[in-house]
Amino acid sequence: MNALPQEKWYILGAGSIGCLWAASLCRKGLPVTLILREHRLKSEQHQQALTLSAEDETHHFQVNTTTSAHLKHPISRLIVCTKAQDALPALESLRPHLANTCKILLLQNGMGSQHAIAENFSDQTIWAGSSTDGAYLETPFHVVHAGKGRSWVGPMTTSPPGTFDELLNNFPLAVETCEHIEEKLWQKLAINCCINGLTALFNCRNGELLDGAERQQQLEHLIEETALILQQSGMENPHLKEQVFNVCHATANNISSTCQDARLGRKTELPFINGFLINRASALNLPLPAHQSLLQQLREKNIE
Ligand code: NAD
Ligand code: KPL
Repeated sequence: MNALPQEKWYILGAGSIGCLWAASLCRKGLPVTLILREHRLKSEQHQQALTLSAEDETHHFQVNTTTSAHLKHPISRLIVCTKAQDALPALESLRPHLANTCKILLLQNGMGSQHAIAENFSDQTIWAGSSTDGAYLETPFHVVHAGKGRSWVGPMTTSPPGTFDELLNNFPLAVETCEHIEEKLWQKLAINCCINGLTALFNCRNGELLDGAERQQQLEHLIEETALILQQSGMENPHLKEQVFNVCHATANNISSTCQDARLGRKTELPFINGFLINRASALNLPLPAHQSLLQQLREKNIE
């Protein structure tokens, strides 16, 4: 009897996380295609060398590349690896190519984009993930897995059993399922709400948020307000302050993703981090002066 053909995996967005997950699927021997923005695909080239560096090992792969306009086969497994603000429009461009039973995993930071997609793609199986992995692109298609972390993935919509089992066993990244993925997303969101915007404001490393009374006081106001919204949303976390300070210590030398985006003059994911929290607060009729003032101060510096 012939074995069933392996289902193809598609990755939308060939940035740091897209290349990391593509390389990890390749390492497991699973067929993977990267979906690029139109201008990135040279018409004659549908194969791409992909390099993964981690600690003292380097792996080389060849992956298929395509764009939404060049897609020929229906997609049944998709991992969305764009920034939060690009996820819904990028996925909309693929809508005609999604199989009815398509399984979609969203790897965006922050919150809001996952719910918008779950609502707009209610016929598909939607999962979301939260990750502590750290990766960056040395050059296009050469990803460095700089910080080995852990990823949790779980359903945003009702889903068939075994939906993403191939990512759990024998997979080069540490991935585990989490039935209540929304709680994981909230936990990370809360930490990002306190650290990310402030590092962009002071243009500083994570650890430098603890330098001096003025910075610490601002950090503490953000923590207090974040803790209140967590509590009002049924996600109470009495250890938030300790956790935020621990992350500042443990990642003291990191330049946060938001600070990096700000330095490069790019749009940040803050609308899906502090912006999400502020929306939640206004739905609860609660003011969030420290968060609002932070976003205002950032807007004055053209950081949005
Ligand atoms: P990135 O900017 O490196 O990559 C995003 C990629 O998506 C870019 O290549 C962009 O061109 C592409 N893209 C956007 N719209 C597209 C479209 N319509 N079609 C095709 N491609 C499109 O970002 P990243 O660092 O890989 O981050 C992705 C997500 O993962 C973010 O939400 C980020 O916060 C989160 N995350 C990143 C890290 C990390 O270490 N890099 C860690 C944890 C979480
Ligand atoms: O997730 C992060 C980010 O930079 O987005 C933190 C935890 C702040 C680490 O840098």
